[in-house]
Amino acid sequence: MTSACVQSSSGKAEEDDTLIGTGTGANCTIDEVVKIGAVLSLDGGAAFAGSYQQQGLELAIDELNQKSGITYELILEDDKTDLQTSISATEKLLERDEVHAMIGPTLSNMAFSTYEDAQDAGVPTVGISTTAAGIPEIGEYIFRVSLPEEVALASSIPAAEASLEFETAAVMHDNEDEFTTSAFESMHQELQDLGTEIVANETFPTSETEFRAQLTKIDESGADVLVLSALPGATIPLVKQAREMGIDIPIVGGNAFNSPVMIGNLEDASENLVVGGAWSAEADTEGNIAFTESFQDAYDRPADQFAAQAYTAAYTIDEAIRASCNANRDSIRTELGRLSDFETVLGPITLSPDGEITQDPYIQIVKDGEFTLLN
Ligand code: MET
Repeated sequence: MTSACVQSSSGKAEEDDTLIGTGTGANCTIDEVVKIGAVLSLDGGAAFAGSYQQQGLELAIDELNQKSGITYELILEDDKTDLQTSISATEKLLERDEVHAMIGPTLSNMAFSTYEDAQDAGVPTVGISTTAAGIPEIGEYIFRVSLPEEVALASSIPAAEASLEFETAAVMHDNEDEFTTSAFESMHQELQDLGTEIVANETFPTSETEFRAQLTKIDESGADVLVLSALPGATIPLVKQAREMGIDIPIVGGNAFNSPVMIGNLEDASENLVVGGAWSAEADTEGNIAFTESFQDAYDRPADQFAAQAYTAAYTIDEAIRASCNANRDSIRTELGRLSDFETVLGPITLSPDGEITQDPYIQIVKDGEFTLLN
């Protein structure tokens, strides 16, 4: 595809003077409207996450536009949880809207294609829930404020083991999806490192809704814990069927478990779900308290991790622009890679020049229908 940037003969994007402001930091003023594109899954299987992301992002953009100095225009596209739609939506943002930065998409599965286009176009892009291995490696314009699944699991599985003292585990994963497969490999490695005996290992396709055959084998294995890598669409029937079959062992899951929607759908079946995630409603920093209250007021429901990460991405891009008061794409990219201990609703975050986030994970277990911090 063609680049959205004006390329000089040297191949480097030329700076647009109208995107360079005066002052720095909180005093930065840029006359030109800064366009942020976002591709989210607002329909289809991942919409339960995408709807929170939309709200978190819109809340942040509203707040940022109330501060003086920079005006943001959010151009939001729905990929309907469909790869081809995600690719066309990204191309529209890059080529037609010529956005200055991008946020999303919801699923790593889409990102592995669309981030190649963002990279080719030289548009800095911030992932908010793309947690699979290999995302920042796509290129120098690709960042994420989404805790990698392998980092969350490297904390959540040992924390679960320390707390629940399991010796044997059954593992189960969706072997069609990039994110669930990548997360499963991390889970498997963590269990091996702990010396946990894996007594059952089952797989299923993404669209599966009937799990009783695999669950019967897991029940017969006598495992102390079930470690599950699945998207929400499968997780809800799978966990419900397990509990209906009398399988009441703790279930340790990935990032997709970290949502009140999941608990709401699972009701009593959510008890003893363990999840390592990037955000907790219980984190009592001033910024997180303000965020959770504003979110509740704006949308009449509690915030979740997906909302918090989307909210963080907008603030992160704003911080990068204000750092040198420059909304040119190359400047945003450079400054994103310099953010260090930036205070956010996820806690302090650091982005490396190659796009990876460093932050502390939150390990939670569901008790009496509520997430409770385990660490
Ligand atoms: N973490 C998942 C991914 O990277 C997305 C969240 S689950 C709706 O694909």
